[in-house]
Amino acid sequence: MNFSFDENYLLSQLALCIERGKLNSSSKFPADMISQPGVEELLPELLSRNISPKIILDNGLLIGMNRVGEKFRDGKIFIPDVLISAKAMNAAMEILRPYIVKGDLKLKGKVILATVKGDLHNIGKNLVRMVLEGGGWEVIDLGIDVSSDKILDALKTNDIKAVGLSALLTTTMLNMKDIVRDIKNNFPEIPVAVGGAPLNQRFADEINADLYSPDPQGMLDYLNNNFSLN
Ligand code: B12
Repeated sequence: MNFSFDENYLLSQLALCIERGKLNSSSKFPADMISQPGVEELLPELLSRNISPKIILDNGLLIGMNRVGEKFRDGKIFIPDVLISAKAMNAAMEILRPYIVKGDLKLKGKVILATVKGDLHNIGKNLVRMVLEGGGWEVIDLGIDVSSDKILDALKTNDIKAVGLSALLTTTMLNMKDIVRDIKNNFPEIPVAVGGAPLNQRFADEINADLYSPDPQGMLDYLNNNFSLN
């Protein structure tokens, strides 16, 4: 596909493709975008122009995902639409993955990541995973809808430095409290980081989490500052 557009236009189109769930030029959906380029064409084009993964994420992908959130909140779109956008977003993140996760790093240690019990949102957690892996940490990703038992089992069988928990619902963030308590009762030395759109520092303090960060970088900095490479 031949692109003669400037980068800002391509970024705005990328945001639109996430918003509308347009995967590639062969996708039959959405009907009004047939044969237009999708995420799988626009994103590699931006990378080939040396646009950084961070700019692509902040000025393209996340703008599109935020619009999805607003439209969903306002009842203008419904779950199937959000799922199609999430599919496009996950495809985009897989394309970005090798650019964020550069190999050849000496692994600094293992961390567990999980989206808490009752919660199926994984896009934020997957981003945290990519950033941590890119920073040289090995991630044991327990997935979504994860209960304390699964985390405690993983803590028993691995040499883990920290746990990161994600929640996107005001209902499931309450499940974090029990999970943090169970981890602290069984593994008091393991720091627990929490994140996700509805959380804040106050809530993290209330549930005795060791770190709240609104973004993946905060957890990476915390790990790098608290665990030396020796
Ligand atoms: C995509 C999406 C879905 C998809 C999820 C698909 C998937 N594979 O993840 C589907 C369709 C499944 C879905 C379902 C539901 N959803 Co939904 N969803 C969203 C949406 C639009 C985007 C979420 C997202 O991916 N954001 C982008 C990522 C990158 O952001 P993030 O997760 O916040 O992560 C960032 C930071 O928070 C941080 N972070 C995240 N986790 C962690 C962890 C650590 C340790 C650290 C350090 C940092 C960190 O780093 C990330 C990068 O910066 C949001 C709206 C929104 N704007 O958030 C609604 C939203 C979260 N959903 C909502 C709702 C209500 C639901 C449903 C209950 C709808 C229903 N009636 O069934 C169900 C619940 C299902 C369940 N049990 O979980 C509400 C929640 C309202 C509330 N106050 O609780 C929202 C806010 C929409 C709205 N405005 O009403 N949803």
